[in-house]
Amino acid sequence: MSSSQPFLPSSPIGGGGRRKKSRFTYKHLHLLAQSSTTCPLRCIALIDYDAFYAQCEMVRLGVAETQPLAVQQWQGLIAINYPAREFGLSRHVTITEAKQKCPEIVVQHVATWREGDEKWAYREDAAKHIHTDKVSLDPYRLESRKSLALVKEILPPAPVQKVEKASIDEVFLDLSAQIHQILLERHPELQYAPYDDPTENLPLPPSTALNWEADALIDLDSAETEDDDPDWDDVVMNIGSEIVRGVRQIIRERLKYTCSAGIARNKMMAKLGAGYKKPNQQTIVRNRAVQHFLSGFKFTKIRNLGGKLGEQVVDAFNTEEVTDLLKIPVEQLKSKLGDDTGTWLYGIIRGEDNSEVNARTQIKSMLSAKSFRPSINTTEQANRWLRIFVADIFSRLVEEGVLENKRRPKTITLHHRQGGQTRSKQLPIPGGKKIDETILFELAKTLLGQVIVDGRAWPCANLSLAVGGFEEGVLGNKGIDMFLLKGDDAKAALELPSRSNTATPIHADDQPSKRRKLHDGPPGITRFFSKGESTGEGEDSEEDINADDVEHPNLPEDDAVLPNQAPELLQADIATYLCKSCQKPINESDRHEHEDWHFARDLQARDAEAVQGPTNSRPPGPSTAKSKRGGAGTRGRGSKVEKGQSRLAFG
Ligand code: DCP
Ligand code: CA
Repeated sequence: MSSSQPFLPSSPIGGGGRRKKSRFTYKHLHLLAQSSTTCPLRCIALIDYDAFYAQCEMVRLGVAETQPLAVQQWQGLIAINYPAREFGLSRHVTITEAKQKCPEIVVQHVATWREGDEKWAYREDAAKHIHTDKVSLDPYRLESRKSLALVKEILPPAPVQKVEKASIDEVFLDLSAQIHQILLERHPELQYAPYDDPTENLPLPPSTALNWEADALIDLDSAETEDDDPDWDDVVMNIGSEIVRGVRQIIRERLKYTCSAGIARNKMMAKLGAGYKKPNQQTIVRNRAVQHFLSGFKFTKIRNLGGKLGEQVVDAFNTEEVTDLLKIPVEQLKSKLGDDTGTWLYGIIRGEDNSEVNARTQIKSMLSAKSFRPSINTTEQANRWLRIFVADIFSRLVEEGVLENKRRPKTITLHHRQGGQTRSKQLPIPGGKKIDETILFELAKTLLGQVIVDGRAWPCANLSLAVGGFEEGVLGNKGIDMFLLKGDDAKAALELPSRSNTATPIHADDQPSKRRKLHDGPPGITRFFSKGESTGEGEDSEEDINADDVEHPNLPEDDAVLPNQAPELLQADIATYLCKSCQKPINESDRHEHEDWHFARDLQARDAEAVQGPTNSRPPGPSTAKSKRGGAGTRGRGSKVEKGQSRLAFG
């Protein structure tokens, strides 16, 4: 398609008013080959499985693709397949409502561990056993792992391949280097810069129409038209979409799962694109369409702006619209939000995001927890739960490569709540031997023994076990832990300092079910989230919590709750209450579970502080900014119901 359009302001202009050269240079092409985060030709994809747990159950049970199905966790629904969504079902409906609206629906409860049992299982009566069972997400983890392995198998090997698992059902791909290879094969004229000058502009791509097949194409910005000749960034996106289509097709054929994808110049835009059309579709946000696409969103839907930070921005500028924020000069953003956040926000609403697709992001800690209602009263009972926590954590450790000694945790921590008091005991995990369930169980029992020796152990309302301080496996295992543990184990045990309750959730949307990566948010948030184990600015951080089957966290991806904001409950109506930190209406009947989830988060936050001491844990921004908004409906996708939250009393 040749153009009768006037040339673009940014275009190198040839004679006659038509672009003769690409806006991109040989240098840009070189950066593409290196998957450079600053390359203007960059191509990132996010693959997101459709109704993931529901699809896992459909495949496991072998039900027809058109069969409506939902996944149940206690009295709530945590995943709804697309056939069921056609009946108007969402995660918010009750099981009774779901069955009324869609009588043919299959409702499958998640697998559970049961007090005293050695292994998790799918149980008919699980929903009635909230007091004795604990949800196991192993089946979904396993499927997640299988599909990640498949994606890695399909794509060319590293260093061309750059794949980052973003959650249990999301994976980022940096396709830049692979696309570079394909570009050179298809367009050999790009191989050599004339006069060896990398600043030379590339020739224009052939002006043939690009074939986007069934992709959803985001409309172009108002200054652009489809009649404009495509430039290489369009060609790059086109190749990216070809690759992603192929990956999705193989996933479908081999694993039977459908997924959706977003393809764009960075992670943030890819993520927005992936959610644009579901299920089983891919959306391309070409560079020329970025501003148009973003303008259609409330900024609270953008990664990292779904939570408190977003609310702070709303309060500061009295709008939720990207278009309104675009009019605000960077200086004003900086003065209201601080330099770092202001600058970050200025870029983000313009579709700028240089965060890397990082294959190396690794888990820093794992936690397994359970609240007891009624409380438990004996060592035997507690030990049965410790066995479950150990099995749960161990299966995740296996996934982390602990058996192959790739990585191993250094510490194990038991948190114990009795009445208003929470105590924590920690031991180093001895090096020198392979970690197995027996070792972990013995350590956990020792920790419990220490709590009991202190007195006031019963009745116990909540127990949780965590391992942390992961390090790369040392061959021969001659870690410092060996040394520490010589002599009496109990001597090495250290009690974490108690503190009054200023501990609050470090962010509200983390969830046992969806591992989250926290390394590429706004500057202050990154620092805060990674403070627990981090050794440096911007280091990757990931937590993996199975906090007692508790959550319907259901928050948008990047909600962040500012630290030091005391959680508080507000009564909304008789059947529900409003969790102030989450801003979510919670069913009264779910209150305990919701509390558990926050409880676990609090403990982790506190642990993190105990490891490193309090740090500057606020994202940048005015410390006085407080949300005036609240309640349901202010959140992004799903505005997920999260279970309650309570004030914790430490020490
Ligand atoms: N999940 C959960 N509780 C939540 C949210 C999610 O247990 N509050 C679990 C179940 C989901 C899985 O995580 O299947 C992935 O979450 P998504 O938000 O990606 O939702 P789905 O994959 O279910 O649906 P979609 O097709 O909208 O991505
Ligand atoms: Ca999904």
